[in-house]
Amino acid sequence: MEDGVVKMIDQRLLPHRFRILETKTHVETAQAIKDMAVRGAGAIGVTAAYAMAQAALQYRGRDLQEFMRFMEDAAEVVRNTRPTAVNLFHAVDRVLQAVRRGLTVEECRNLAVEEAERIADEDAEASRRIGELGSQLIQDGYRILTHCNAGALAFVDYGTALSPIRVAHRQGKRVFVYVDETRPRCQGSRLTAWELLQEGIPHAVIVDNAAGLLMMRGEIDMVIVGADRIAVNGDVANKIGTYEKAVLAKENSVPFYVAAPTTTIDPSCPSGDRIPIEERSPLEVLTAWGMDEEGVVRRVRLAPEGSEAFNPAFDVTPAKYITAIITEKGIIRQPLGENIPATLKKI
Ligand code: RUB
Repeated sequence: MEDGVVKMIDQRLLPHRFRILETKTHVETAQAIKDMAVRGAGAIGVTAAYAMAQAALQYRGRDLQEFMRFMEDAAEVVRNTRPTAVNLFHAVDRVLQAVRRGLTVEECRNLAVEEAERIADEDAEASRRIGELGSQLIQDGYRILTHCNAGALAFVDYGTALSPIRVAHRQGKRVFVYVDETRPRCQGSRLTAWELLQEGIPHAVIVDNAAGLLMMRGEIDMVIVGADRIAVNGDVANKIGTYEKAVLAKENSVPFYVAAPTTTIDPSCPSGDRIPIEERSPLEVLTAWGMDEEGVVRRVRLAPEGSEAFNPAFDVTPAKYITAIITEKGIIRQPLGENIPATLKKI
């Protein structure tokens, strides 16, 4: 954020166009989250924090009570964007708590901006740590499956699931990444592939249904995915399709890792069935979007006019399918239902 303006890469346009989107108010920033110009649990958490900081800067009066009401209203606008990733709710609550410590509106404004910056810095540090710890699990020659995008675009700096891969690659280990395309919005083929290309990490995009064949043939050594919310018992909500990859991994004895900061663990959520699952527009399923041979970016229809679609954006992987969760505080292994609460106590 610079002078109250939040700047973000417009992820809807990648990999075909690189554009920085600028939002001037918390309402515009909330809309950018809702429209998925910015997406990924960590990235929407930090953006939500900056939206709250923008709200604090936007308030022009001097009345502390009126300011707090303005901030509570802004918090509602930001919370009503996307329901599944808990990082967004944590970030909004943290900025609200920070401003409550202020004695004047001016002080509150500064506290809001400082807290948003602190969240961004903490996330950057967490992604670095996740990379360091997770890279120890990657051996030379590993073929790794990813789902959706949990890289720098989805988080701050290194990302979550891609962070251990980046670090392993920089350490000189030979890695090959199979990138699930991740229909309907194709965060894998559009964003993960783009990030890997920037880093020169060898990879191939596969259709979402190919992972079973590769695992059965023994061509995948590990799976690493991100997370949008982790329940205290270890159930993990992540992009739709994650659950089936985890079941396939267990069936084929492939280790299945989740990489996420501890802020993705929701201490108020005992199990995965309590996690709200976002449903998005049927149009995302009925159509596809991309660049044609003339270089024009357009949306095309795939299904017949008149067909309906159902578009749940996330699913929940039960804890029993997960080998371990790579966090910035350490690698949490099974039994997750015991080790997650123990980790939370240390925070
Ligand atoms: C993103 C998604 C990512 C997690 C991990 O979904 O499921 O795997 O958010 O994110 P969407 P992070 O594209 O619908 O937001 O790496 O930020 O923790």
